[in-house]
Amino acid sequence: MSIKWISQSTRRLQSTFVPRMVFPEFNIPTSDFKGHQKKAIQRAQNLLPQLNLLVELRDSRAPIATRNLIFDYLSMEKKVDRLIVYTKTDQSDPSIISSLSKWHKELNEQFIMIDGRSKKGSQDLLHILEWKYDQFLQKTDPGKKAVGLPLGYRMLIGGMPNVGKSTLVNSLRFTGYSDMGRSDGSKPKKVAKTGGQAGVTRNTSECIRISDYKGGLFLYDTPGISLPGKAISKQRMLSLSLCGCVKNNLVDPVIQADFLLYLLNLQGKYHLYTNYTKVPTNNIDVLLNGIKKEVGMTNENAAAIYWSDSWRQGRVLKSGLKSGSKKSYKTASALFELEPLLDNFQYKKTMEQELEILKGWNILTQPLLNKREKHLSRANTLF
Ligand SMILES: Nc1nc2c(ncn2[C@@H]2O[C@H](COP(=O)(O)OP(=O)(O)OP(=O)(O)O)[C@@H](O)[C@H]2O)c(=O)[nH]1
Ligand SMILES: [Mg+2]
Repeated sequence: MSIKWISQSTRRLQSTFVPRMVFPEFNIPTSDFKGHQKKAIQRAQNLLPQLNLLVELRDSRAPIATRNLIFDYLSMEKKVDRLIVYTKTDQSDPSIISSLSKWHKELNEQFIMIDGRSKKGSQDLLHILEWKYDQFLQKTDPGKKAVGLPLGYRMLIGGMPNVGKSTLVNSLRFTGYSDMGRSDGSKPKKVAKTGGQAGVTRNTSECIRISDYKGGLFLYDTPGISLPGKAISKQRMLSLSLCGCVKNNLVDPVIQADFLLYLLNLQGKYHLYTNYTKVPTNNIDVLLNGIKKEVGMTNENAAAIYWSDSWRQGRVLKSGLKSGSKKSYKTASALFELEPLLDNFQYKKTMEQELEILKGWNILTQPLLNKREKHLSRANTLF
């Protein structure tokens, strides 16, 4: 296996440390598919004929694992235009931008990267959505270019759980609202519930107006949708759990933390944990013991949860913490998946192969989890 990201300088600096090249095959569940998600797919299918754009959100820390093939099918089936939005760029490694540009160019797909919580992120996206609306009018009905469509431009925001859909809906509405000519100085209310775990939104929203531009821009917020187990590998599942896209107790916390350590080492980001271990390590027990001592914990699982959780939020403890002093954090960014780190990874080929797996598979008539997946979702074992 050849890793492109361990730079020459890192190799020289840490010449005695060699990161693990392979992560063990743990027996973990590969699906977190739920009943309300099935309902959301059905609703999306019903809404598609009246939609002008499908906005698919992915987490830029794991752009491959958070790509949901179901949206490829939905947009292909009903021939709806699609825009891919990578969120959480404030927590992702900036070098992913060049890989994303190359991959999407190959597939002729449009994408944008934003921090969905920021004003700038939602302003940039709003401008792009208005531009997409203009393009749509130009293509379908140039006569209406100045006034817009009678029902406005309609979009559906979709993606894996916890990628930031509802957060983006709220910030787009806040941004659009300030342009909507409210003269009474009133502030818009938050229209979608948000939260740090998977599965916060349970139902597809009503149509939400986010701008008055040419008859209005409207969108639907949807619950996060997972993939069926047969379309997710174990490593992708680990990436999804690091991003918070699956229920947080689905995968053993020590395995999650170990996978994160494995990835940080491959990215040469040792300095982001050596405050606990002094030197780089491949041994998760050494790291967890260091965390227990530094943070004052006695339990290994709690230390693992603490560490992965702080990374999920994009922040790590500053080094030199004295016992009894207040904890202070610094921001940290990294990738939570292996594939973009590989020298020989072929995005287009991989995606085409995966689309084949789901071909002919009717999501609405299949059982959510098979017997084995049900069993694994209750117990995590190492063999
Ligand atoms: N750092 C960062 N955090 C974000 C961003 N977008 C969303 N979040 C955070 O991610 C978490 C999940 O956000 P939600 O908007 O609830 O995600 P969702 O996709 O609607 O989740 P479900 O409804 O469960 O599918 C929240 O804690 C947000 O504050 C982003 O661009 N950057
Ligand atoms: Mg939501």
